[in-house]
Amino acid sequence: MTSTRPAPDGVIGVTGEVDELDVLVVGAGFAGLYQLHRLRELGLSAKVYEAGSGLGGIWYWNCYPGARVDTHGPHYQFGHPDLWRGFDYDELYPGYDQVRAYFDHVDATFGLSRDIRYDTRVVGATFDESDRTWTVRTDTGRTARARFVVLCTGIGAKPVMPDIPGLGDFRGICHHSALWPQDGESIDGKRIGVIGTGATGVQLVQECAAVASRLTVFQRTPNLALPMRQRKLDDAAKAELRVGMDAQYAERVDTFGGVEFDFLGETSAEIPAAELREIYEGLWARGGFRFWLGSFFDVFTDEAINTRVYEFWRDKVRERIHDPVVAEKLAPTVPPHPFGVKRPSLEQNYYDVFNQDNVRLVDVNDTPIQRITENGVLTADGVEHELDVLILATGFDMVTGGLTQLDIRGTEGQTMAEQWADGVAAHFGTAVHGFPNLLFLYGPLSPAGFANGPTNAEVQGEEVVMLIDHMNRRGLTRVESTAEADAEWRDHTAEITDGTLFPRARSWYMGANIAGKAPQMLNYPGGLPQYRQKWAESRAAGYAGFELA
Ligand code: NA7
Repeated sequence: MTSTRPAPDGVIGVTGEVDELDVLVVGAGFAGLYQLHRLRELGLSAKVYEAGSGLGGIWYWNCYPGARVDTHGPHYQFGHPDLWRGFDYDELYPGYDQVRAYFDHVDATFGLSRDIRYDTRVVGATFDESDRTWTVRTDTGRTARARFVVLCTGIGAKPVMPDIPGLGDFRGICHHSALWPQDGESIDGKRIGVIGTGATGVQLVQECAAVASRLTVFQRTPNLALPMRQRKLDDAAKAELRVGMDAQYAERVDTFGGVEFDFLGETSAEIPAAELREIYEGLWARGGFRFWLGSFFDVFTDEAINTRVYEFWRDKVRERIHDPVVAEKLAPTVPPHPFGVKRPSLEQNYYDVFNQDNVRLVDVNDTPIQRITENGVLTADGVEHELDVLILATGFDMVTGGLTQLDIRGTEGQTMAEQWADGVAAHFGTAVHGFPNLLFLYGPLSPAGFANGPTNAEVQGEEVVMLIDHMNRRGLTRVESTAEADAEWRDHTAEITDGTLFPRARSWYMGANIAGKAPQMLNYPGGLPQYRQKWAESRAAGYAGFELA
């Protein structure tokens, strides 16, 4: 039963009300909403605590100009027929406003908001062995006491400010992309600077180039972006996309990335060059991530093949850029890193905007940023790039940051940051020894970094739901992964990674975008089918790798 009552005296840190729950879910994005809906279906009392004022997780925060999904819209949804039959996006790759409308639709259909506490940020938690209950503290003073905690904080919950001197000196408008004001910001006609050319930077550049009097893009690593092939969807197109969706939702869990396509095979080595080129052309023409996760897996394992793919990409892109110097910066002759081992973005006119007179590219490897001044960005060549608006598209402490920033104490009093100081070990990327009855989704060593969000929320999420249900049915009250299982999963992830080119790029996949973070593949690169198989084997063996009590 859910009950809300005044806090008892003597409960440490409690200044407000207490929710007594079976399960506290943290975060109201895809993962959190799936949990809430399913746990309620099982008759459990569950609530979601959400730091933002609305639904959507990262899509609550992401409202910078151009913020958009890199997944085919029909698959950027839950597979539940009550949901997808009643909703269509207006574009093939929806913008953040459309995604927010989708979350409202989910809320209206399942009545989720009544169990969500918005503007409530979880700051820490402790586990009481005597009654096997977590006490969870929030920034509002509200507390939850819950038998289980499921952290659904997403892979990008902790924005990273660049370590550039003088950031506070800038007199103009300056925001990190993830902290863009919810009521917008006027950028039309302004001199805009964008630092960073990841997925966010690419989207910002496209949007800002259309409205800025001058746009200066500070690039450290070129983004090997792929054509999105965006289009508006009229009623006929929407109806067409719905054909066969039931089957597609059922099948997507059998694909590597949980989407509408899969790798064509393990290896392309035997395919004649002309035929392979035709395949690449076809993937390129269809757009989206097909050229990346819908080709052959050996692009990740075979350097010669990877280089061939890179050269195909490079030549396509360079055709669009007029200035050869700029072309060399954006699509270098020699690959900056193997293709696809750092997340490519989807682009619409990203490369074309660099042909515009109002757009300039600054390579910070040639001319490093020395400091931010009152007026803009000073680079090592002595040029002060004057700006009215400075946008930091510098990314996140990806995958782990959302968890390690919390003061959640395990059985030995340790935080997750301390537990993982030398690297992450976590059973199925879902549980860690020393933190009983605590489960996390989209976390380190889970498939989330390579998988479509909603699919991952369903696949990994359903495993968590089944585990909790299994325990309830048997009257079990404590679950903890074993240290051996955590290590085994880490080693399994590393073993797959060692056979690939992923360690060859400085990417957030490998934790390399954050100084001091232990270098390690943080995302399970085995694909969803293998991930599901591993869980199924554990379940069949009575939840091998977990100690149930
Ligand atoms: P990313 O992908 O981490 O991109 C951050 C970008 O910012 C990247 O180009 C970085 O260059 C650049 N960066 C970071 N710090 C600096 C400094 N100090 N100077 C210059 N450039 C810098 O974050 P996004 O927000 O774009 O995307 C995150 C994920 O969200 C994305 O992959 C999707 O899954 C959705 P670098 O490449 O490190 O050289």
